[in-house]
Order: sequence, then C-alpha cells, then structure tokens
Amino acid sequence: MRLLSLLVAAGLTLTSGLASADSLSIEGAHVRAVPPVSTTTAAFMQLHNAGDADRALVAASTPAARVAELHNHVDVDGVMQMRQVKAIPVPVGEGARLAPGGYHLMLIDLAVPLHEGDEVALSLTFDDGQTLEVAAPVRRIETMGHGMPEEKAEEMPEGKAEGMSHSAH
Ligand SMILES: [Cu+2]
Repeated sequence: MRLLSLLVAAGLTLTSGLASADSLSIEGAHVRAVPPVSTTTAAFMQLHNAGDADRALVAASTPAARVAELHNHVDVDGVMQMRQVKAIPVPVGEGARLAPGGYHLMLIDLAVPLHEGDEVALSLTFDDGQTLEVAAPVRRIETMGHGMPEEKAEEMPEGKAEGMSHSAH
C-alpha cells in the first residue's frame, strides 16, 4: 500500500491541521471518519484571510481520493441538499468556515479505508494560483453542526499504528 505510506509521510512533514502561505492560512483541518464500506467522506476546516484581497478556494486534491470536490449545503424548499460549487469565497478578515451542514470538501472514491487517527494530505488551490498543503487528521464526527470532538483524535496514536500495520500487508 504505497499510497497509505504516502499519507503517513505527508503527516510527518506537515504541521497537523495547520498550514499557511502569505496571507491565507488553514486551521483545524480534519476529515470525517467513515465506515470501511463508504467510498466518500468530507473534509472540514477554517480558512483565514489576513491579506488585503478577497480570495476564493477554487480546487482541491488529495492522494487519498480520486476526486476532491468543493461542496455546499443549500436549503431547497426546506430540504438541505448538497451541491457542488465552483468556488468557496474567502473574504478578507472573514475567511471561510468549512463545517458539517455548510461548505465542505467532498472526497470521492477513497483510495484506502481511512481510520481514525490517520492523516490525509490535502492540497488546496486558490484563485490567485497559490496552493496550500495541509495534513488533516481523520476524526469521528458525532453530530451535525457543533460538538466536534476536537481533542479526542489527538490522544489516539493507535489509529496511526494500525494504519502502518496495514501497509505492511
Ligand atoms: Cu458533499
């Protein structure tokens, strides 16, 4: 499983969940843990824009999935529906919040099952051409909206060890 070792290597070279370049930065990036039968999941994070120009996230990619799409949830006659969007606005100061029930990165056709504690390398491209890389830990997200167990995943090195033993098969 070369791909999984690639994910682990990326996790070692990047500060977990945190990345910055120029005025844009990423905080709290994480990927939703899903059952092994699931081939899609979502990534969430807070994007900050401390610069003097509004930016937009226009593309994403990851070695962990064939496709990474930008998605939003929209209210259609009282029913929340997920839609692909061309861009996620990242205004100066305000930034953008990617969270359950709103904007998110949809990871489609996962290359390997993601275990809690694994780290997924995400590459985000913005409308000015700059790309930010971030290592997003896989976490269990119990509910929609708030109440994410942010600290729990940090204390679970077992997940990473398990991932490595799989790569030895
Ligand atoms: Cu989606």
